[in-house]
Amino acid sequence: KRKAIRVMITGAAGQIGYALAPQVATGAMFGSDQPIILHLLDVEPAKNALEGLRMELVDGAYPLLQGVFTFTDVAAASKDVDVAVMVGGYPRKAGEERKDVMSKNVSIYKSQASALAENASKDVKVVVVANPANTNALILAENAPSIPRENITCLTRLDHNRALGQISERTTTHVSAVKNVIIWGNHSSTQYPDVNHGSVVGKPIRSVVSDDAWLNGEFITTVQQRGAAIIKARGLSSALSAANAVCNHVRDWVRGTPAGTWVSMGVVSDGSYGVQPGLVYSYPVVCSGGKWRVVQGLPIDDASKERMRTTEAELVEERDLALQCLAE
Ligand code: NAX
Repeated sequence: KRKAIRVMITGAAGQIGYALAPQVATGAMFGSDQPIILHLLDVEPAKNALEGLRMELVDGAYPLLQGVFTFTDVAAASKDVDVAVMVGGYPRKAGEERKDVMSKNVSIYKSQASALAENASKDVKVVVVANPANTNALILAENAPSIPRENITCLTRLDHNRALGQISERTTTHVSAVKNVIIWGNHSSTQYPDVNHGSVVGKPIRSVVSDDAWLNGEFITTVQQRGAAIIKARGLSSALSAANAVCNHVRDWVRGTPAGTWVSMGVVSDGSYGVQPGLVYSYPVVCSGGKWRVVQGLPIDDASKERMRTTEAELVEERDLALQCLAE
């Protein structure tokens, strides 16, 4: 019998937590033959909501779920976890300064980094979802030196999936036949959704769509602004698609990407494609044996270079602000 995998979800009492926990329990992250133990963390004021989620998970009678534990202490929650999905954070509210929001997240991610480093499994895999996702992941990496750099990632798979979805709708092709789009950079509106290396039923996206104005314009802004469009439509931000993307991200990382396919992940840059080393930047990656590797050698045209630099510049600015908050 397989040993259960321990998955921690922080911010579990929130919207994404409510969508994510049942997806993990049904096997969306590790398959239908892998037992799971859930560690659900939230803050003290969310304790009752967290208990409600635990009760519903018990009531789900999920065959794969071997245990559900709730916590308001991050050190206890981190004990022996194999995967940590960091959804909890401090969201920016109307009228708040960027710096104040950054400073709150820096202190959250700094303390959660040490808790993880001290208590989690030695090869814990971390995916940061909470915004600013790339910079929260960078702070986590800076403050958890005992966790290997390559084990700390942030989620840009939702943006990647959104790009696949747009090309699928535009070409009336099933989404499974759309491959190898790329999200470069920050999980923010400066991200660059790149179709130049992608395909639809094996043909280049640019030859199938043949509307460069749409590909270079509306397609990009639709993907960049999709989060805002969901908020406008639902009155709430994306939750089930975010949860699905988390499962896709971890599943591909652990079990490997299908041959000939890459996905987008925010990872600590090693300088690939001229990006400053140390930034958490979204790249095209292939995974095998539980490790990711940046896809190398893709030809980058001038327009793409420019967009990749723009989103990098925003990440540099966020990092500098975060490091300034950390030093204060
Ligand atoms: P919610 O506000 O519904 O839930 C967040 C939860 O985090 C709350 O229950 C809160 O009590 C908890 N929390 C706050 N500080 C905490 C701490 N220090 N420790 C543990 N828990 C803490 O937000 P939700 O809609 O679930 O979104 C969560 C985060 O994901 C937000 O930061 C959001 O911006 C971000 N997103 C990121 C996406 C991505 O693709 N990377 C897409 C979806 C989402 O917008």
